[in-house]
Amino acid sequence: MTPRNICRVLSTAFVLLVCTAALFADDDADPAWLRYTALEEKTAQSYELPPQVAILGDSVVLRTAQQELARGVGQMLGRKLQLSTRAPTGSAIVLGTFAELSKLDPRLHSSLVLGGDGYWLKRLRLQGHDSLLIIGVTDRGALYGVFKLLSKIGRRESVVALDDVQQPYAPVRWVNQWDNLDGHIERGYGGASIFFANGQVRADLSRAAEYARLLASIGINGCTVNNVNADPRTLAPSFLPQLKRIADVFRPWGVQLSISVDLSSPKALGDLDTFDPLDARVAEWWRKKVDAIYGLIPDFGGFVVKADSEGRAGPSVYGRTHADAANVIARALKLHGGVVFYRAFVYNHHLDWRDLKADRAKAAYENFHPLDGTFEDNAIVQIKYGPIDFQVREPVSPLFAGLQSTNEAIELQITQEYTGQQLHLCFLAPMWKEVLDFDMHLDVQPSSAPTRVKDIISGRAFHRPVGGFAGVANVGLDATWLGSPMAMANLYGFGRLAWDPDLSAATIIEEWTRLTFANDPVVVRTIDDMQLNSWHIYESYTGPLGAGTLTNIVGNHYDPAPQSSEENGWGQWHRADHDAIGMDRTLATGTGFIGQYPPAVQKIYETLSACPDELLLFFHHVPYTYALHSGKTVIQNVYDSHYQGAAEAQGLISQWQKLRDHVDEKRHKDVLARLEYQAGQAVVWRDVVCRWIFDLSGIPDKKRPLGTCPETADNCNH
Ligand code: GCV
Repeated sequence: MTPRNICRVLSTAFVLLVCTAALFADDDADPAWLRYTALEEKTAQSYELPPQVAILGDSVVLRTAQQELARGVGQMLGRKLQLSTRAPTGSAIVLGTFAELSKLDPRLHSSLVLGGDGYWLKRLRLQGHDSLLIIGVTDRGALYGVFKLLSKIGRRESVVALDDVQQPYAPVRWVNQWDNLDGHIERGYGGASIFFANGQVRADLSRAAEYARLLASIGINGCTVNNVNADPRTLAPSFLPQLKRIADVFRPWGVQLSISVDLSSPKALGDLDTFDPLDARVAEWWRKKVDAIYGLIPDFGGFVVKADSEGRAGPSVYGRTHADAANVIARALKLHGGVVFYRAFVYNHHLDWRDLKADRAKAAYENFHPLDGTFEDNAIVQIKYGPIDFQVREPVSPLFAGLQSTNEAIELQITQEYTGQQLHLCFLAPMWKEVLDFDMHLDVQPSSAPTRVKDIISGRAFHRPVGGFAGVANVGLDATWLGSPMAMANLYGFGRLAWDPDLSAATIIEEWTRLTFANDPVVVRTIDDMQLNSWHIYESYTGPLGAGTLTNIVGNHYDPAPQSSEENGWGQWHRADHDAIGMDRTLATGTGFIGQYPPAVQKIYETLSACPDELLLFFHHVPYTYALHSGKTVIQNVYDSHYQGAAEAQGLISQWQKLRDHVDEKRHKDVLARLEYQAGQAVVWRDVVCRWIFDLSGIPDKKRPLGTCPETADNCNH
């Protein structure tokens, strides 16, 4: 494709994108995977369900569950279920907790499901009648059971001999929103905030309620509604009743409200002259503030704290530790059952790039490992999956293994900040799976047991009381929530993995496609294939071999600008020069970062012979002519992968075009426009990166002449 053609394609695609976005913007919120599309009549008739749904109990969550079931069955099967709040006398779907159900039949006791928000879907004869039981350990568990039953029907699974016990892997399954009070969302690509506008909580919270429904349907039990770069006004006395309104729309769906807080709030709100976490007045301030919140919101979840990071105030002002800061807040919350998530994303963004031992990747471990065991038991250290910042590929953070006496949560990013900002297709569940399944090789009993990241963060490996998952979601007012219908697979995937990280990415995407698009085998096969390949495609035309995303890291985190990472204090360096590329993080000659991993993991990364190709440039500084395990040189791999990635991005268009008669026109057009735009952008990425590496190294591509793209070549020098 010539440069002129690229530009033409890109601008046409942009116009289409804007037009289709406008189409969506006029509509109500997209139902995402909760479409409840009507089944064909014959299939609908084959579902034998009892005619009534009875709830045992009167909580708002149970009532919501009952209504949701009636809604889903009504839409999908065209049947009106009778609603009852009494113990059934005939055939019924019975919804309740084990505590209630065991009164009807002693066989139904909670030890069948171990705990948490688990549930049991069971078809049996109850008091002589055909019954379908949806039994939760909690009311929330029963609600989750309803969504599971509806998902099964939506995916045309049989419910005849239903016997499904489900148990969440981890107690904490939260999303974070980075919404500012003015309505703008930091790193949000789906429009303005559904929670805030003009410094206030929005008058109309219908989208917030609908969001809570979506979250509940995938087992998410908490939502932090404001940016981790928190505005102290969030805690102002006049603001708390506004937050209560959000909690009120979350409650029916079992979603706990939480907020991000600024550590300097005791001072910034004007009450005190200090925010020193060891000052008794500060402790008292937090206690009173937390009491006031719980007075309004009894099921409040807790706080998220970003401190001493990217210019945020922190305990270092007073020479205190992060544990001191977390604990003063944790103690105030503990009285009410709340938790504090204290983010480990703490690093110096004024590093000296000339210092070959300086390394941003080391920061989280250096800051938090020495504090292991000193945090309150309702404090959770929230750790980004990799040691840098949501790059397209990073090794797992060594801090997961470095905190064995502290609660942990993994922070994953649903919003595609560094992975194409929802304009590129990039389904992240395959990457998250690799992270969650990574074995840290720690000593646990039995000694042969792996210590995978998911075992650590869930609290299982080291018997922690609490832990789990935080996903930065950033949905907005756009009808598609994330700005693109396909990107919603990431929100779905996050929820499903937080519930059960043993699920495969293929299982998750198949569920999602069936519920979001159709059960038509052509649709399922095509979309699953596109989504499952999309992360690798994006990686191959952006950041190769673990070098980082190679995007404009000082600007929009989107365009290609490999040089922007270098020679500044942000520490996202790849140290590419005339002869070699990559960060030497070895113990032998580099920054020593590898030494933060347990010994068995060090062995994988320290030597060139053992280091996997896909992370080579994260850990090693090698000549461009270095031969990978694949046999290719580093530089030829860069050229080849960029050409291959761009070609594969083009291939996504042809795959999607085949679905023209299988998917509704609106979504077909919208996705097509995005894919065309992405394919053009992939060519831009390819040409910028290939040009950049050629200019640095002087080594030409053996297979093809250097791509010339005058419009984009300028980007090389960003
Ligand atoms: C909310 C990155 C992002 C910031 C974000 C920060 C964080 O640096 O670019 O927008 O700030 O991470 O996670 O705190």
